[in-house]
Amino acid sequence: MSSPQTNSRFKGRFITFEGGEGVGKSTNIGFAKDWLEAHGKTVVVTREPGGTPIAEKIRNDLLKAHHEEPMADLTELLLVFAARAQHIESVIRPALERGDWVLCDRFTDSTIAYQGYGRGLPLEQIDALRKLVQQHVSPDCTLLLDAPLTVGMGRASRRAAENNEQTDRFESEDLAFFEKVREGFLALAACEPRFTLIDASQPLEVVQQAVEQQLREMIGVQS
Ligand code: T5A
Repeated sequence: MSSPQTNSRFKGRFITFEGGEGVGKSTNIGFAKDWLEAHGKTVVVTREPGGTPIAEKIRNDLLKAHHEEPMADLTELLLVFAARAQHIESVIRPALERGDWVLCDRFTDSTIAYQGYGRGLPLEQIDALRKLVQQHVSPDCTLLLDAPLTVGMGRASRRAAENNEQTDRFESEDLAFFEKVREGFLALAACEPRFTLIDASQPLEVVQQAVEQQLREMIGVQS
């Protein structure tokens, strides 16, 4: 486990959940919310791309499976950051200033993994946009849920079949794309101490124990 970092500029705490398709981010965010609320914290759950009405409109365009023309990779990158700028200003920064705990389903690490490693856009350009858009807002802690592609994608497609969901623009990429995305996440986790790497192929109860352990460390409660 990594040691928790603090974003000392804000009273609140910012935790991001990252990983490939279907690894269990939404499920574990729900668990973390309940656990933190039971320990007296005010929690804001949000997601990227999205989290505000304007950013959700951008999300719809980003995920829409078919457009009248192919979306250029640079357009995709700029839309992701446009949504993030709105999300930070409208939701994340105000919540952190109030002292809330913000749990976010994906953030800039997804951009580095998907647009950087997956699409092959230059990491320096992504970093320049990160600095412009985020300024002083960055995660205190990032939980990376990692699993072999077959595990996450299998879960996602079972859930999609149960709920009659359509395949989005990213989900229709090939396996090689998702291997590069996974490689990107693991490279980030290997060099940034704010990451906690969790083996998401384990049974849900075991994954949740690892999530709880990290939350305990952050709020300073013994197990
Ligand atoms: N994107 C996003 C970019 O390209 N760049 C960016 O900068 C950003 C922010 C967003 C897409 O946008 C791209 C990446 C994405 O392709 P999304 O909806 O956020 O899409 O991402 P998905 O990964 O597609 O989200 P999912 O909702 O499909 O996956 P989750 O949230 O990881 O998985 P979850 O919790 O829904 O779990 C899936 C199923 O598995 C079960 C759950 O019950 C559920 O049925 N499950 C488990 N089963 C057994 N054992 C476990 N341990 C389990 N954990 C969960």
